[in-house]
Amino acid sequence: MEEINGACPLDCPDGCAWVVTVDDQGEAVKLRGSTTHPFTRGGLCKKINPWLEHAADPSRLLHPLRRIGAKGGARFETIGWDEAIETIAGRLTEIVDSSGGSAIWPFYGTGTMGYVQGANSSQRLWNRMGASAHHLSICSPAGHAGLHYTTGTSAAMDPEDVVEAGTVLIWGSNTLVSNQHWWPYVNEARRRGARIAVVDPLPTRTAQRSDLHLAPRPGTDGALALAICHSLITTDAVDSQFLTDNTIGFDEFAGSVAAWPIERAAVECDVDAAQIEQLVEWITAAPPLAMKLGQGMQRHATGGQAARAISCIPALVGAYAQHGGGLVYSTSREYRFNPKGHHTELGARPRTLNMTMLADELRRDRDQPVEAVIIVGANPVVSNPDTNRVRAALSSSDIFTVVIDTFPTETVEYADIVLPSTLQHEQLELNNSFSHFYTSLNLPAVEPPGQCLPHTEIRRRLAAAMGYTDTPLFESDEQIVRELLDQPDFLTAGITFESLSQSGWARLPYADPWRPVENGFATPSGRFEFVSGRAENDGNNRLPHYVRAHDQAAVREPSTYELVAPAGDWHLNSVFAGTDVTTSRTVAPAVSVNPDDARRDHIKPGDRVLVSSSSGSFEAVLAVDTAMRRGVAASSKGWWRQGVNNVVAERNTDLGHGPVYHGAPVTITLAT
Ligand SMILES: Nc1nc2c(c(=O)[nH]1)N[C@H]1C(S)=C(S)[C@@H](COP(=O)(O)OP(=O)(O)OC[C@H]3O[C@@H](n4cnc5c(=O)[nH]c(N)nc54)[C@H](O)[C@@H]3O)O[C@H]1N2
Ligand SMILES: Nc1nc2c(c(=O)[nH]1)N[C@H]1C(S)=C(S)[C@@H](COP(=O)(O)OP(=O)(O)OC[C@H]3O[C@@H](n4cnc5c(=O)[nH]c(N)nc54)[C@H](O)[C@@H]3O)O[C@H]1N2
Ligand code: SF4
Ligand SMILES: [Mo]
Repeated sequence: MEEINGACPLDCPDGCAWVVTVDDQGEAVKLRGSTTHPFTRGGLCKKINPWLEHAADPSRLLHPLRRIGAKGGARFETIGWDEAIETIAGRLTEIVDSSGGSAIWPFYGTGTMGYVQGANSSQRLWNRMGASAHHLSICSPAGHAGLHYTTGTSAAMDPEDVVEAGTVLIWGSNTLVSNQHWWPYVNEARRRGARIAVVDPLPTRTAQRSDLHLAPRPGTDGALALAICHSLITTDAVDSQFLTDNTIGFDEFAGSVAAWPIERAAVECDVDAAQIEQLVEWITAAPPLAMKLGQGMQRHATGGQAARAISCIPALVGAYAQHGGGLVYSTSREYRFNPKGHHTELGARPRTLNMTMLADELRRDRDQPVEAVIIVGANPVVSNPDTNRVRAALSSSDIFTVVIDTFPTETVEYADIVLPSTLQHEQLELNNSFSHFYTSLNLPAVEPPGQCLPHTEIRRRLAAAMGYTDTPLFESDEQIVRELLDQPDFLTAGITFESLSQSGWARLPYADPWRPVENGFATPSGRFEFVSGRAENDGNNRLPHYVRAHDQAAVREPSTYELVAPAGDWHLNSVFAGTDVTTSRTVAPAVSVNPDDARRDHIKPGDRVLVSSSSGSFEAVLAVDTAMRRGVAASSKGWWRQGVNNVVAERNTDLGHGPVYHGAPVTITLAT
C-alpha cells in the first residue's frame, strides 16, 4: 500500500488536501482528507468522500466520441484519439485560415480549478492560435469588482484569524454548506466569546446556528450596509485615528450615507429596525469585527455596489487594522505563482468573450460570429443563465463544438466531438483555495481509466496536429509546475516540486499580504477608498451607492416571488450530479416558499409546481417553511435535468460582468 498526496480540485473555498491509498495492483482503494493540513483537518465532505466511486461510475466518459445524427441529439460513436485530434485540428486550422483565431472560443468552466489542468496553463495554446479570450465570469466577478474600488483586495483578512474576533458577521454565505471547513474556526471564536450574525434572505442552516439573523429582501444589501455605516457614524462608533491614517473620502461618504437612516433601510430591506440596531451595537461593543462575504450575495443585479458598500463597515471601525478583524471574500488572488506560465509571448488575443453571456456571444448576426467553441470542464446547459437560449445557441450547426468532460452531461449532448478527461487523482496538478493561504500539490495516484487523458496532454497533441513547434506548447506537466513555483518567494522559502511532493501542501510564503494596513491597501492611494477615482473613471459612481434593481418593481407585485438558487448539499455545482452514488441518495430538489404564500397561490406541500419567469420555466415539488420570507422562493443549483436556470435571464451584474442568478421574478402555479 502506498499513500499519495493530492487535493480536491473543485470550485470550493475549502481547497482540501487529500491522501489516496493505492494497493500493490496500482488500484486506488481509499481517499481521505489530509490530517496534517491545517484547514482540512482530516475530513473532506459528503460530496467528495465517495470520489473514487464517482470516478468508477459506469457512466464515466472513457473514449473520444463523434456525433452521429442531429446536433443536440446525444447520439455518438466511439473514435480513436488520432482521429479526434485530427478532426479538431483540421477544423480549427480552417477557421484560423478563413476567419482568424478570434472565431474560436476556448470556454473554460470551474469543473477543475488547478493551475496545470485548469484554464491557466492552457492559455499558451490559445495565445498561439490567437483565439478569443474567455472571461471566466460565472462565479464571483461582481464582488471582486466592488472590493477592488475600496480595499483593492478580496482577502483583507486571514480566515483562520477569525478565532480572535469579537463579532463575526457572515454576509450572504451559507458557510455550513458551502465553506464548511471554516466553520470550526467560527465555532472557536464563539467559544472564546464572539457573537455570530448572519445576513441572508433564506433561513439557512448557518443562519439558524447564528446569534442574530437578518433576512433582508434579496438584492437590498447595499441599503442595509449603508444604513449600518450611517448608524456607526452617528453613534460615534468610528475609529477616527484609523480613518485619518488609512482612508480617503470619509467626509464625503459620511455626507452621502446620511440618506440612509436605519428606518429607511428597514423599510427597503423589510428587516426589523431593532435587529439592525442590535447588529450595530455588537459591532461597536465587541471588536474586532471579522466579516465573511459570500459569493451568493453578489449574484444580483446590484451585487457589485453592495459588496463595495459592505466593505466600508470594517473600515469605519478600524477592523482592517486589528488582528482577527477585516473582511474576506476570496483568498484565490493571493496565489502569486510565476505568471510566465501564460506564455503571452506566443500571441495576442483579439477580443474577450463573456462566459455567462454565452447565448448572446454565440449570436450568428455578430460582427465576427463564433465558429468553434471548445468547452472544457464546464456544463453551461446546467450552470449558465437562460438555459433555453443556451440550448438554442449550442444547437447551431454553424458552430463546431468540442466538449472535454468526465461525464455525459446535458452539455456533452451538443458536442460534435467529445473528449474524455482524467479526474484529479489521475493527473498532476497544483491547487489553490479561496478560503485559506495554503497551496497543495496533487500527484497522480493511478493510471487513467479507458482512454482518458489530462487536459495538458490533449493540448500538446492538438498543438502538434496544428503544426505548431513552439517549445512551451510541449512542456511536461512537471515542467509546468516547476515553472509556476519558479518565483523568488517560493524559492527562498524552499517550496519546490520536491518539498511539496513530500508534504502535499505549504503555506504561502509571503509576509501576510492580506494585512492591508501594514502593507498598504491595493488602491491608487494605498488607503481604503470610500471615494474612488477609479470607480468614477469607470462610470461606476465616486461613492458606494444603492439603487433598487429595475426588476424589483415587478417583484413587489403580489403573486410574484424572487427566486434564490444557491449551493445545495449534495454536489458541488453540477459535478458528479449524475452518478449512481448521487442519484441513489438524493431526490430532485424542491422549491420552498412560505406557507402563507402557498395558500394564497392555492398550492400545497408535495404538489408538483411550475416555476415560471419571462425566460422559461421548470417543474419542482413544493415545500413550505414558516421561516421563509414572504415573496421569496428557494431551490438549489447544479442538478441535472432540473432546469432552475430556465427562469434566470442572461444579463450582467452592475460591476464586473457577472451573472445575476438570484432574484429572478417568478410565479408558481400547479403543474398540469
Ligand atoms: N442558478 C444558479 N446557477 C449557478 C450558480 C448559482 O448560484 N445559481 N452558481 C454558479 C457558480 S458559482 C459556478 S462556479 C458555476 C459552475 O458552473 P460550471 O463552470 O459549469 O462548473 P461545474 O458545474 O462545477 O462543472 C462543470 C463540468 O466539469 C466537469 N468536470 C469535473 N472535473 C473535471 C475534470 O477534471 N476535467 C474535465 N474536463 N471536466 C471535469 C463536470 O463533470 C461538469 O460537467 O455555476 C453557476 N451556476
Ligand atoms: N455544498 C456545496 N458547496 C459549494 C457549492 C455547491 O454547489 N454545493 N458551490 C461552490 C461554489 S462554485 C461557490 S462560488 C461557493 C458559493 O458559496 P456561497 O458564497 O455560500 O454562495 P451561495 O450558496 O450561492 O449563496 C450563499 C447565500 O447567499 C444568500 N443570498 C442570496 N441572495 C442574497 C442577497 O441578496 N443578500 C444576501 N445577504 N444573501 C443572499 C443565499 O440565500 C445563500 O444562503 O460555494 C461552493 N461550495
Ligand atoms: S468540495 Fe470542498 S469541502 Fe468537499 S472536499 Fe472539495 S474542497 Fe473539501
Ligand atoms: Mo462558484
